[in-house]
Amino acid sequence: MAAKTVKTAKLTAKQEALKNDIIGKINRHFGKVLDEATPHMVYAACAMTVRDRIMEKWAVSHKEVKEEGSKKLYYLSFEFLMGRLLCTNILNLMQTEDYEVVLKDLGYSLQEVAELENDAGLGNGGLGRLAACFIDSLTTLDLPAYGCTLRYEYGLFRQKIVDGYQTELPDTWLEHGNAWEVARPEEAVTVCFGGDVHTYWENGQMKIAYENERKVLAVPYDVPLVGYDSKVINKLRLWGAKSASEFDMQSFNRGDYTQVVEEKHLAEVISNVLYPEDNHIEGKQLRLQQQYFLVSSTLQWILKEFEMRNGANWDMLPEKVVIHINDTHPTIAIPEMMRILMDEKSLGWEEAWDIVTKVFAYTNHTVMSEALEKWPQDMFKRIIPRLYMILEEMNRRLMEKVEAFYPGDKGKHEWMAILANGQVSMANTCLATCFAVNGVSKLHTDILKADIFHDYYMMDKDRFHAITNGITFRRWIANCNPALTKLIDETIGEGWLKDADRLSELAKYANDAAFQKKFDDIKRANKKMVADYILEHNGIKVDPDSIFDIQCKRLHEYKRQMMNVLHILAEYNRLLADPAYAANYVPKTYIFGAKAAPGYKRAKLIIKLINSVGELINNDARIDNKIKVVFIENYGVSIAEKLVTAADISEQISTAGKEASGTGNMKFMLNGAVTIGTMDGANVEMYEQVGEDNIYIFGLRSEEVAARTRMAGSDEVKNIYATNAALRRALEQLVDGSIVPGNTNLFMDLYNTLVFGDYGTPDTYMVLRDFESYMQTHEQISEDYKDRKKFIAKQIMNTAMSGFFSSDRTIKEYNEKIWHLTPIK
Ligand code: 26W
Repeated sequence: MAAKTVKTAKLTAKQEALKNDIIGKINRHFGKVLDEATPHMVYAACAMTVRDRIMEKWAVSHKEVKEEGSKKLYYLSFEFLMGRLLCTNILNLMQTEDYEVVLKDLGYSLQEVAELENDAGLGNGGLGRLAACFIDSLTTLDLPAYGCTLRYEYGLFRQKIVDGYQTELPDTWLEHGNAWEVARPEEAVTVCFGGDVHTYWENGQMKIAYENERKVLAVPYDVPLVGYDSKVINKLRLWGAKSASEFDMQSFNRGDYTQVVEEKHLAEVISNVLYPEDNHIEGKQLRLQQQYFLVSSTLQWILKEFEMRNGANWDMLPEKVVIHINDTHPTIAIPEMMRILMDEKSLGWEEAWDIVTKVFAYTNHTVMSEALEKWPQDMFKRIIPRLYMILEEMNRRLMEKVEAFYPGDKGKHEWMAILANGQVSMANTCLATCFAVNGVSKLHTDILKADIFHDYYMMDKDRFHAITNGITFRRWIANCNPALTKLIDETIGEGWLKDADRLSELAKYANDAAFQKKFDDIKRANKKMVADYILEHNGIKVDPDSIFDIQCKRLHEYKRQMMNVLHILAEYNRLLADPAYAANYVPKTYIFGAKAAPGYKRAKLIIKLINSVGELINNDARIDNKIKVVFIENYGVSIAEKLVTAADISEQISTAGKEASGTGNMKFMLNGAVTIGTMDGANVEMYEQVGEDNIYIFGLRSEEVAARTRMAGSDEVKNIYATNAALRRALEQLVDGSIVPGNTNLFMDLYNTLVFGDYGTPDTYMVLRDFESYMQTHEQISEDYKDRKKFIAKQIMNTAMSGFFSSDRTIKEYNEKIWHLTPIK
């Protein structure tokens, strides 16, 4: 991409002004004329002009929020997986066309320029991307809300595939600076760690004093956020850690120079890196420090803002503030608020507790037991001693309530306690406190009520809610699939981007030949775009006329990428063995994208397996290019934006009961892919929306999975192994040296865990037990795909019936059931 000399085209006056604005930024900010500017400078200049426009709105919006003194939501989350912001911001400002025209006039394309922005990858997966979609919808719906998170120096690692294996590189997303943030050093606060806590009495009140505590400075960086076609500006506040002693000149003067530098390093390490574990907890000390850092700085800020406006009328706090805890990671906000109200604002326990129990709401995002956060008590006590004292008192009072409800039931007491078995339970801290608790799909909420949170549910049913996740249509169709967006605009008229239910008006065109052709042409063009990407990045030539079957999401055993690979192997084997099958076979391109947690060995081995199977199949001339297997490196938001537009089939094949909701499933549906999936998470509701003819459901239901999990089930597995020849053959290939020629050892662990199990329980995730059903369903898909008209109609129906999965609907539900915010006028 090279800058060309400025063309003279016909620009409107507004576009002319924008053009001058961009050129002016290049001149003034970089001291260059347009011809000398690098593409990165052009990107930065564009971003600055967008930021200026947002800031102008911000000044007004901020004033209105202040004057109205309306209730605010603080959405506390350790992850905000924002992706790139240039295009969404321009779209939300309703200026896409202007920027396109002006950049073209300057010799660039908006898309090329936008792709120079580093993804803000401050999240692992579903939970982080959900937070980003939520903040877009909140702002679009004019609801006053702040996202609060850490300003990680390094986001989720960059994945590089070397010899088929995942390797991890640091994600240096800030290397060219962050065009969207505004540092607010004047609003920095201090967070204290460790030390000794002393209590003493003064005027009949217990007071707290600290000694030897370590102080870290929290500096906020604000990213203003603009909603789609709305006046309100919200913000994402990112807290960065800085050494507090950097400013302590006395230490320098005393000659403690090296100690100060060391301390600076220790302090700043807190916001250095996002932990890359998804659905798996590692009790790392630094992670607990991160948690306290975010929570304490955010609460100091919230309470200060409140006090400025409302004085010390703390009982009004629940009318003005609601704090949402996004999974248990920010849970210690609860004892931290108790601490501030009691120790700093002199409230008594009862008064403080009454407020705290009206302010916090909690969402659970997973039932995986290894993801349920627990901290060793001694570590907790060492790092945040005062909060530990508060948790002890919370626990004492909680146990009285639990004893009254479940008298003498020691097992339940232990299960429900905040402190038990040497550990601090974050989920129980939330359950003991929050006025609202919700799951992220209907099925997931039912499982919470019936299973992991059952005992709490029985004590107070009304505060449990089911709120199904959603995605922002602005990013996940308008921005990533402009051609389809335009076709929908032309067909049902504009307005559906803010009123997603209107998409259902498309249903009547599902069998309309002219519409089908346009819809399919767009899908074909998107597949071509992805095929080009694959050729460029993987050096594999794939056929855009083959079925694009895509599974992209985090790599986890419960998501069952393994089942997908085994099935590909089975198809490959059959192609080689059965000429009639081969003659009828519809060519397929199987696409995977997935990051594995760096310490999750088995997940990483599955990545190697996918790549090795790809190597084997892609280079076997005997199958005449009928199957291609592609692993997309470094899967993330920006790559997802391409892939979701190009899928014919979306793989949503988790073991039923394990995927809380899924949101990738919704992105594919919206862009007209047909799902093959289990009755899990939001798939259940997709099935309800789109109807059984337009989705392929297979496999065990969650109750059936639960029953098998209780029974261990090795006889069933043995039986399947003995009777399903196609599956047995694929499994044996893992260990007979046919995948990586001659290597019989490499995938032994994968074979063993499926066939024999880790602790004598084989096939924990029901891969073998669901295989037959999965295989048959794929065969059905291949048959159906041949009837092009019928299949395109299914694809159209998926787009048409996806309105329910707009995060605008989700946010409206949260607001009605939990937050009760008033839209800003
Ligand atoms: C502390 C380690 C850790 C990190 C992240 C534990 C757990 C998590 C998340 C809760 C995992 C996660 O992202 N869960 C996903 O949340 C999505 C949004 O609700 C759901 O759609 C997915 O089904 C769920 O897996």
